[in-house]
Formats: sequence, C-alpha cells, structure tokens
Amino acid sequence: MFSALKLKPIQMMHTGGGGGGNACYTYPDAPATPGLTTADVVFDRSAHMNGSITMDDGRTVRMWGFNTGGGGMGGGGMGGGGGPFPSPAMRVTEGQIVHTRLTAGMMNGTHTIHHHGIEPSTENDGVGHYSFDVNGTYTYQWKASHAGTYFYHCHTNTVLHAEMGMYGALIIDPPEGPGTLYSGGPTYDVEAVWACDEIDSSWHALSWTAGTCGGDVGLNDLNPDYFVITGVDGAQSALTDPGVAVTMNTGQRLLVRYICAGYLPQRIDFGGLTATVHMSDGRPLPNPIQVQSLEASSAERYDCIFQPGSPGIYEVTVEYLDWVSGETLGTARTRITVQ
Ligand SMILES: [Cu+2]
Repeated sequence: MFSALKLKPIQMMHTGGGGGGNACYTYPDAPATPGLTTADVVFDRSAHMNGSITMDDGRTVRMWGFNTGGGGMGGGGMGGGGGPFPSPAMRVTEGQIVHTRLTAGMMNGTHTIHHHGIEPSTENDGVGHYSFDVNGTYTYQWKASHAGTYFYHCHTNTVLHAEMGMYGALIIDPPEGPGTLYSGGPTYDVEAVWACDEIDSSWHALSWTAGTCGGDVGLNDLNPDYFVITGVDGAQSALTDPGVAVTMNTGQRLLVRYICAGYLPQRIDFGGLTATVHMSDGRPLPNPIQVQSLEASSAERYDCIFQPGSPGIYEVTVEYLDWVSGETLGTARTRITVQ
C-alpha cells in the first residue's frame, strides 16, 4: 500500500482566519520529547496565521508567524490574533540547554520550528517529513553549542510557510555576553539584525496546506513584489525605521547580523563603508575578510563589523537577484548614520 494511506488527515474547523484547507499529507503528531531534561532557557512560541504588514504603497499583506506565549490560539485569542513579522527573536548564551515550546494546530494549521544551523537530534530538528508536525504542543530541546547568528523557521509545507513569514532571528552569544561576537572574537557597541526577504503577495492568500494535494498552486513561480529588511518595506520605510536603520557615533563598532531570509540570491552593498566579515553561518572565519559588498544565498548568514572613521550617511542597498540571469528583480534600502 502507499504509505500516504497511513497518514492522518486533518479536518479544519473552519475556513476563515488563517485556517482552512485539508492537508493531503501530515506527518504523525509529536511524541513526548525524548530525553527531556531541565532547560536553562525556555521560549514559548505559538503559530498564528493572520498577521499582516502594511507596505509603503499602502497595501496590507497577510503574514503568518510565531507569537511569544503558548495557549494554542496563536497567543492572541480566538482565531490566532496575528503577530509580529518577523517572529520574535530568540537569544541565548553558548552552552545553554534550550527548550522551545511550540503550540500549533487548532485553527492555525500544523507547523514545526526548525532551528536553522543548530543540528539537534532528529526529533528536535523540526523538519516535518523527517519526524513530525506539531498539532498541539511539542518541546524542542537543543543545545546552543556555537556562538553566532542563526534563525528559526517553520518546516511544514516549507516553501509556503517560510514565505509567509514564519521565521525569526536566533542569536547565540558567547559566555562573555552581548557585545562580543564569539569567544576571543571582535567586540561591538551597536548591533543590527538585517533579515532580508522578498515577498510575492500573490502567495499570501493561500491556505496553509496549499500544494500538498499535488495540484499546482504556483509555489514554483516566485514573482516578488515587495522587498523587506527585518519585516520593514525596503522601498522607503527601512531607510529610517529605528528597528532597521542604524545610528551610531564615530569610533563605535557596529555589528550587522545579515541573514539572507528569502529564496532569491542577494547582493548587499554597504554604501561605501567597509565591512569586516568575521563569521558565516555560525562559525568564525579563519581569516576575516574586508568587503564593501557581499553576495548571499538563501539561509546564509554573515556577521559584519563596521568601524566608520568619520561621520556620514551611508545608504545600504540589498539587491534581489534572478537565480539564472542574475538580473536585479528588486531592491531594499536602509541606512547607517554615523554621527
Ligand atoms: Cu508553518
């Protein structure tokens, strides 16, 4: 028999809000966490499917993500309640045992949390098709082994769920704490997280199960119409948004944690400032490199230190590139203002 016949169908309770749709596959629900021990840090995250962001052109685009808190209703009451985009960051210290308690299911579909770059056991890796989706609650247990910049994201119907915004930054500080990139590595005074992503708003009306029944719902055809930096429209808003744009003093050291959070390759140009790249994907570079621009592919992270020697306003440009032709399909901008 086809193994698909053994899989458990999910009947959604309604078709409004973020729910709707029947999954043609789901992966068996979560067991108890194997070898569960005492955590040093606990994060509660619940899936929501009715957040939104307003773009610079005034359009509102529906987003999904994770809220802080449990409770099974997306942390915001009946139906999900929406939540921030990107999802709230997790920040821990190297060596800690971490529990991420995910609540999903109910009216908000099944989901997982994959802590990208962390490499825990299969049960705790949050890749649905290798383990299980979460329809209820599951505690992911993992160890923060290496300081650096990571991110977490849903790995259920991944192409869609990650596009919908189900991701957030994951930062591991060395034992020295924030202000040092890794033990023995560079220090910094100012920090920014730039998660650069493209959005194809035509995907954002789909149900969480879209494409799982074998039909073509267009998930092979990405035509982004918005380009964001850490959840802020890079057309205009990210130039001044205090959560993205940087203001610092001459002589200070800035750490930019750059995350390629989209599907397209990206080129980030630092507007004339020189970056010293000290880490990539959670590991120190044996020989840091100095660059004025970088190219990155999906899910790559680069940790860049800047120490501008004079005041100025430096415009940072992120270009989103066609996979094949390398043509620029869109641009997002922010600023580093040195006082
Ligand atoms: Cu999901």
